[in-house]
Parts: sequence; structure tokens; C-alpha cells
Amino acid sequence: MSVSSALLSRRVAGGSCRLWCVIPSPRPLIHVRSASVAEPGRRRSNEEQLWEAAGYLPFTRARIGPFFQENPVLKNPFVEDALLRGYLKRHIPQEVILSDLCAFGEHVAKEVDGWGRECEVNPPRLVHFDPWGRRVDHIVTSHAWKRMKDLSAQEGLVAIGYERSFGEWSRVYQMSKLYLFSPSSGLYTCPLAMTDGAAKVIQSLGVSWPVEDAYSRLTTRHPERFWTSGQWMTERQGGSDVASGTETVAVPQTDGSYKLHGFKWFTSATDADMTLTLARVQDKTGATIPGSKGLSLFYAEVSRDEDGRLRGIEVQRLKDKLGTRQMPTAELLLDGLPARRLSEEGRGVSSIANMLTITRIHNSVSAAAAMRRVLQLARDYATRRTTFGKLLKDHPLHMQTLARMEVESRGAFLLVMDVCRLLGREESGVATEHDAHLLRLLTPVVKLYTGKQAVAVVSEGLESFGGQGYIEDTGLPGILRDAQVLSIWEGTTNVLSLDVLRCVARSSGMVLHAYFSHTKSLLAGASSVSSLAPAVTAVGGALCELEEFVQVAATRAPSYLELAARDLAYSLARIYTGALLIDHACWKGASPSDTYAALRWCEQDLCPVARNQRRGHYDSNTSLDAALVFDQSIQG
Ligand code: UCC
Repeated sequence: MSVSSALLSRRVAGGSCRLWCVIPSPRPLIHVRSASVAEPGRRRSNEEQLWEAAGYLPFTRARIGPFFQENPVLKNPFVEDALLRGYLKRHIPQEVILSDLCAFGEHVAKEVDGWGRECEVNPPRLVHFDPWGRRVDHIVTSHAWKRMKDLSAQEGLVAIGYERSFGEWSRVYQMSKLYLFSPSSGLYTCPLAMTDGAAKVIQSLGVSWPVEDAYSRLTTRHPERFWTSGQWMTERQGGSDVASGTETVAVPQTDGSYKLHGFKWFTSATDADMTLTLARVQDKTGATIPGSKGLSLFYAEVSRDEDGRLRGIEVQRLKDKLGTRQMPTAELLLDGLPARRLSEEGRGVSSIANMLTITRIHNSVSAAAAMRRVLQLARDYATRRTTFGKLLKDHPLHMQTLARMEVESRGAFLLVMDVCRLLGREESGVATEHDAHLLRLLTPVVKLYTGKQAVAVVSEGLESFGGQGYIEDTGLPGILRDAQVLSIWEGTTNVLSLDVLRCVARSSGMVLHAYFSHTKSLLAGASSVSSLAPAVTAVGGALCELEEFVQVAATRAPSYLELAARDLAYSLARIYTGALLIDHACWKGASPSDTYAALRWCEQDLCPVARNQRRGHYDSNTSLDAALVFDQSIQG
């Protein structure tokens, strides 16, 4: 007798008619089938279903309903990115580059993204002591984090920029690869940024002893030789005002080397093999020179002595950060760290400035990449998620929201790539003076602007997943937490806005001259394209307003310009990006979407500095900002 007929006869004998009601009804079976949907490979037999339906299975899986939302799927980020492919096709249509990026994109989607996730769920930890009480200060990182290092070498993620096989376009190629890698890298792009920056500093100072070997390791494609570098600039007094905040001293040794003593408060990717850092050289009396003029640049290797102890370093603790938790960031006591001076005495800040340029560009690449990634996922999700009777992609309001994010993302990408283009031109020796000025001006601009955009776009992106965007193990909140740092490290928005003023002043306005003439030349190419006319008019008008602002501001006190600095930087970013979008839309391979993106971008207030100037926002004597911030009064 089968189980079902046994069950049948037992129930009938017991006088219950429940079974007769249950068996013909398909409803409980639907529930059972949904349970097997939830757990593929485990199907209940017909007998089990009957027993369960009759309430005879004392232990069964809870019925959790038939519906499971399909998750967004990460596809090849190169194939999925029409703008990236279009940009490369326009500027470097080399098959070897395109096929490398396509293959790398596939690898990122299929495998590397999983490693990135592993870095997030297995964050680094610090082991201070061995089991016998000896101080070891081991920063233990995940297997995935170590794989990222090997991958970075093999894929040439730093090397491409130094091999320069593609001349002035080498940086665009390198940064395109990093752009694909960044959101899946488990923040490995941070050590790569500093590694790239260190290689750049060494190259600019001269690749010779004692950094010849280090340079070849930073720029190699061989994983077993590859080194990463740190950049230890921030001390307890802060990371912005480096000139007055640096307390670390360098004690000269008889062999010409130094020992560093100090406390570095925020050292990222602290598992690096070497570092560049700033310190004040002590004279024989132990005195140092204060301010920027007392700072020199040092090179130090991170090594261990025969007892396994870090030489001259104690790791105090790892930082408990909002995001970027995949990456170790530590407080370090430098207690006699052996080091070599790389710069002339007192030339530390200007010598490390090249590193700042590179890390700020990397930061911008990561910002653009974060926006692109959240959009790719949101776009995919819109084809899988049904609400109010239709897919998200068929809700015009949802599409409008994603389209606005797309416009931001496209603008950021073109701005970032243009700065990479300028960097490549400078490094391959083809840059004009005009290019060099543009690079100096646009580096802080692109960093500050894309950092802010990334937080806004990624935040909006999370919302497009509804509540799931707020759930940790979807991996989505991590994108937002990681994006938040982009406007903070490597110079905050205000510090970089002041850097814009600094480079305008130091170049006697030449950086602005280069800016105006290049933006005009970008617009000139679009003057006969009627579909772009509103955008061209808007950018042209904003450019005139900006020129007028500059003329007025030049006659005012420095405090006036300082109050205008942030709005000025935003205006520079928006106008220039508008011109880039227009220029890209004029390319013969451009699509109608390129035109649409340019038109949409140019509808915003492109020149907020002119608007706020007219409102008198920079007249410090009439400013009520501080009164508003500290307001404690209640009237009446
Ligand atoms: O946050 C940190 C670690 C994070 C990890 C990084 C990973 C990134 C990964 C991204 C991918 C995910 S480290 C700390 C971050 N801190 C900063 O970035 C510093 C922020 N503060 C500034 O930028 C300030 O403006 C300072 C420190 C540069 C200001 O210092 P000074 O001494 O007051 O500056 P001066 O006197 O204006 O300039 C000194 C010299 C001048 O050259 P000379 O002496 O030849 O006239 C300047 O022209 O330095 C030159 N200089 C520059 N050159 C100053 N800034 C620059 C610049 N941006 N570019 C070129």
C-alpha cells in the first residue's frame, strides 16, 4: 500500500473528511512547489506533499511564500558601458586595448567582484601579540585582498601608466581599466592610487638610488616583485593643514640616512611595502623649522627584524571607519623608522604634490566608477522588478530618475577622462603650456566635483532598489559608505576649492586663461549643430558670466574670493563638463542619447558663482552665515 492510500484509509477510518477537502485542492501544492523554488535541488515527493498537506509532518520547513525577487546581475562593465566604449573608439581605437578591456570586464563581472565582496565581509584585523606575548603588529588581510594585489600587477593597473606603450593615451587606457576594476576591487584601488602616486614622485625626482629598486617594483607586472606604497601625511593635528600639522621629526644618522619619530594618525592601506612621508629634519640641537619650509619628503621601507618585529613602527590600532572597511587604515607610532630623504630639505610639500595629483585623479576615477556601477545595477534591476503591475523600466518616473543619474555619470566620466588625457599628454612630453595649466586647474576641480556627485548619485541609486538598497548583504549599502570617503580624503571639498584659488594666484591667472580658451574651442566645434544649440548657448552664456565674475573678483579683497571658492570650483566643473558633453555629442559616432545628455546637463545652473555674486553672498561685511550657524536667540 502506498503512503497516500495508507493515509487516506487512516483518515477515513478516523472519521475526518479533511483529506477529501484537501486532496483535490491545488492550493497547498502551490505552496509546496514554491518551497522547492526557494531551495533548488530539494523537491518534495508527492507523498511528502500529501503528508504535509494533511498536517502529518511534525517537522517541516516554514512556508515562506511563493515570491522571490530576482536580484540585479552584474554584467561585463565594459560591454555595458556605451559611453566608455564610444570614448575609446573615438580617441584610441586600438583593438588590443578594446579587447583587453573587454576581457578584463568579463573577469571583473565573473570572478573579481566576488573577491571584492569577500574583502568586505572579511575585513582586515590587527594582531598585536603572538601567543607568547611578543609584539608582532600583524595586519591580517583576507585571501581575496592578497589576490587583488597579484591581479593588479598582472593586469598592469599601475604599470600601464609607466610603460607608456600607447603614448599620450596610456593614462586613459590605464584609468579606463581602473574604472572597470574600482567598484569590484574591495578598495584595492586605494593602495594602487598611492602606489601610482609614489612611482610618479620617484620618477619626477629621478629614478636612482635609493629608490631605483622600489620604482621597478611599483611599476612591475610580476606579482612576486610587485610592491604597493603608502602615503603617510596625516597626523593627529589633521590632514588638511599639513604644513602646521606635521610633528614627525627626522633625526640624521651618520651614514646619511634618517630615523623618523612621530605619530601618523591616518595611514591607508597600511599593509604596503613602502611609504612616502613628510617629516622635519632636526638640527644638532634637536630644533626644527616650523611650517611648510621645514618639511622634507622621506622614503621608508616597511620591514621586519630577525625577531619578526616591525622595524621602527608600532601599529597602535586600526581605524573604525564608516566605509572602506575592506582596507586597513591604521594609526602608526614611528619610533626610529629608518628612512631616506628624497627631496631637498624644506621641499617636502612641493615634492609630494605630484602624488596628490595622481591620487586625486584616481579618486575621481573611483567616483565616476561608483556612479556607473550603481547605474548598471539599477538598470538591470529595472528589467527584473515589477511594481504596480509593470516592470520598473516601464514606469516613466523611474526612468526619469535613472536618466538624471545617467547625465551626472556621463558628465563625470568625460571630465575625469579629460584630466587623464591631459596627464598622459604631460607625461609623454607632448603637453603644451596650456595643457599643463589646464591639468593643474582641473585636478582639484574634478576631484572635488565628482566626489560630491558620487555620494548623491549612489544614494539615489540605492533608492531605486527600494528597501533592498538598504540591506547590507545585497552589497549595495557598501557602495554608498565607500563613496562617502571620496569627498573627504585627498583634500576635502573646501581645501580643494582653496587649491583652485592657489593655482590661479600662483599662475597669475594663466590657468584660467587656458580654461577659457579650451572651453571656447570645444564649443566652436558645435556651433553648426542645431540639435545642440540650447546647450551651446547655455555654456557660452555661463562662460561669459564666469569671465565677468573673474574680472570683478580680481578687484576685491582675498576674503571675497575665499568665500566664492567653492561656487567658483563648481562653476568651473559644470561649464567645462557641459562643453565636453557637447563636444562628445558632435563626434560622428555619437548617438542621440549623447545629444540628449548634453542638453540635460546644460539645463542646470552652470555658473552658481555668478548667481551668488549678484546676491551679494561673498561680501563678508554683509554675510550673516556665522550668525545663522551659531544662532541661539529666540525673539519675543
Ligand atoms: O587622506 C589621506 C590618505 C588617504 C588615502 C589615499 C587614497 C586615495 C585613493 C583613491 C581611490 C579610491 S592623506 C592626506 C590627505 N591630505 C591632503 O590631501 C592634503 C590636503 N591639503 C592640501 O592639499 C593643502 O593645500 C596643502 C597641504 C598642499 C597646503 O600646504 P602648504 O605648504 O600650505 O602649501 P603651499 O605653501 O601653498 O605650497 C607648497 C608648495 C608650492 O610649491 P613651491 O614651493 O614650489 O612654490 C605649491 O605650488 O607645494 C606646491 N603645491 C602644489 N603643487 C601645493 N599644492 C599643490 C598641488 N595640488 N599641485 C601642485
